Amino acid sequence: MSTFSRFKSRSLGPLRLLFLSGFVLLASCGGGSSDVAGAAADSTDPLAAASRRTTGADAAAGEALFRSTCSGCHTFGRGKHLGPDLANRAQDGWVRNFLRDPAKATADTGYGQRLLAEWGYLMPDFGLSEPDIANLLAFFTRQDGLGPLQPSAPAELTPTDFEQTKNLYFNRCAGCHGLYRKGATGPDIGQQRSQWIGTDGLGALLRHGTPRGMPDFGTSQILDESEISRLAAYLQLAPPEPPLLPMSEIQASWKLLVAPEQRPSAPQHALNWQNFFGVIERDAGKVSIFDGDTLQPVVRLDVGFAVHILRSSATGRYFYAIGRDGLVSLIDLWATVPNVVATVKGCHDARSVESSRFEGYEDKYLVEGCYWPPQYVVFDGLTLEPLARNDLPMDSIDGETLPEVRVAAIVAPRSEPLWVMALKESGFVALVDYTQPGFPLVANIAAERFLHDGGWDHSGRYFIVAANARNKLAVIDVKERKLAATVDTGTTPHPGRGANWLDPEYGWVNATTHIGEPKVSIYGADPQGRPDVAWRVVREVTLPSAGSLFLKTHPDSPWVLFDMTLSTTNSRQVCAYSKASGTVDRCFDVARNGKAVHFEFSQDGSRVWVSDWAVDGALVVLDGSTLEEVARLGGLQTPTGKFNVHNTVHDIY
Ligand code: DHE
Repeated sequence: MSTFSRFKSRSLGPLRLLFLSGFVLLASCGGGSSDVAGAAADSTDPLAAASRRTTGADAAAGEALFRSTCSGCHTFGRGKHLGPDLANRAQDGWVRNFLRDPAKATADTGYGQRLLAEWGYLMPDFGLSEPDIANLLAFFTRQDGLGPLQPSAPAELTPTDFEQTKNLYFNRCAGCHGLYRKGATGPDIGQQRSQWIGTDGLGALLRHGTPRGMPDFGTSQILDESEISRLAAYLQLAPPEPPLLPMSEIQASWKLLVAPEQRPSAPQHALNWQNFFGVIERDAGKVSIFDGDTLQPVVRLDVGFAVHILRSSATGRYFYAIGRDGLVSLIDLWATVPNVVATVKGCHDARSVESSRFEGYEDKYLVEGCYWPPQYVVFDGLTLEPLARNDLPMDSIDGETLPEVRVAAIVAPRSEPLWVMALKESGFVALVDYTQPGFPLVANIAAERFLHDGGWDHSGRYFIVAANARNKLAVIDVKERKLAATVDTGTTPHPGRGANWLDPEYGWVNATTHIGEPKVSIYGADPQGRPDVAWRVVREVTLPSAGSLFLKTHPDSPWVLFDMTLSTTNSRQVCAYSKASGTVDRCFDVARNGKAVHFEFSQDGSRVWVSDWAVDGALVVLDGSTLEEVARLGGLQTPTGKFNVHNTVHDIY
């Protein structure tokens, strides 16, 4: 259960909105449904009747189709959005051909090429039928005579609807768009912009997603039509104020289940725990631990809501799991059967934790960075007893005071007693010194706004973090405590922790995939050894599709692997890049039931694990050299991230 039910609601009672006259969109003109409320002008509409008489097509059905699907990206007479405005195009023969086969019409014509260059992505082919296309064109003709198409009125939300939709927004949308909806990984969908996009456009976006990374929540059946309708209405209202989480409540949430003195002083099983894989079962709120040597399950444990990732303690003995509800769970891998030995909740919403790793501080402290409230909380690493709660600075690198600053990636160097925290909205990378009383923030390095995920270079000196809404990576020199460089890569870089390998031509490199375009950018990452190419893109690799979330390698692997999880066409596939040849060697299907997501190598790099992310999901274990399937471990509910103890402790990626 989300814990956001304590949000204060500003909006009570049934609500109706005034709409701004506006503009917006073309990228997902999808198929067939005509079930949208308020869609069609009815059969008494004389223009529609005239259109039916002359063409046999049904303008009202075309309008319904436009509202339910096309309006996610296009407006009619209200201006550009994610694609061109579709007014005054009805007589354009190219549009009919384009709707029949977007890829062909784009490839075959100069006009198509120009549109592609302007918009940067191709509209997916939704397989529209000839009657669908005729109806759309009839609607365009009729609407050209009527003027701009205004969005439908939003649904009325009762107080109960509002509360439920607030939690739905928190669970499904806030991670990318922010609690105040100002955007970060996803775009601004604040009240004003949402009113402009309108009820139909918001509904279509929620239903079909976009080629730029918005998931298709409707067609993938994560949200039903009623939820889509309520969310489209909720987004057009002011966001409610989220609650704070003071230290007293954090302390009250702390549960020490097995005290350190009751825990074993040596592993109580003969398994190779350093090759354990902790596997996130996201929607189940569970972590499954597998033995990486035998591929046998070891245990399945309850952790936080919509659990996100695991991090290892500095020695590797413990896993820390972080739930999206801010619940941290401490898992002891030395117990006879690994178990949760403590829990605590330092945030209402969180994505990351990291342990203290400097010599003398191994396993001593843990930091949890919050998505909400804007704070970080430090715990005892062995008990999770809360030790300090500190507010984040709320000013951005541009000097603006923000309502929301979220802690995104956190890393901890071995060389200094620091946590390095990417502050998403503000664009600072903050350093916290855990040797000082109160665990203060000791440096705030201006980097780039909308920081998200990142990891270390091969030497462990540079923290490379994506500013994904700025299409850049920021490189932080942690030793010198300064921004070393920014690298322009592509649309919405998403490296996970990135990947480090020795390129035969350019020396040490690091790389990122992208959500928004089918590209991997590889850049020099050795300013000491190869200053000529340091932090410069040296290779660009084209993938079959955009929508990639993760890449990964291992020093003993000849491959770097990429997923395309958010792709509408290739989400089951992964691609293998050959370090030796500098090219993609092959792309192949891995997932059977869902989407292929995230990689983790075994301790020795001889195998690589990929998730088949589905309700009836699986872990697919591939041979590290041949990439042939070794095993498919089924029975997992929505498996996502996987974390090998050895590789997580030693930053092997
Ligand atoms: Fe993640 C890493 C945030 C959605 C799986 N994700 C990260 C990190 C951040 C982040 C800040 C870096 C943590 C670190 O290294 O300290 N993730 C977010 C979001 O805000 C976002 C976009 C939306 C949300 O609501 O949470 C989001 N993440 C997802 C997913 O949908 C994924 C694919 C599955 C899931 O959990 O729902 C997902 N994120 C992961 C994984 C990592 C991760 C597996 C760690 C990668 C690694 O190898 O370290």
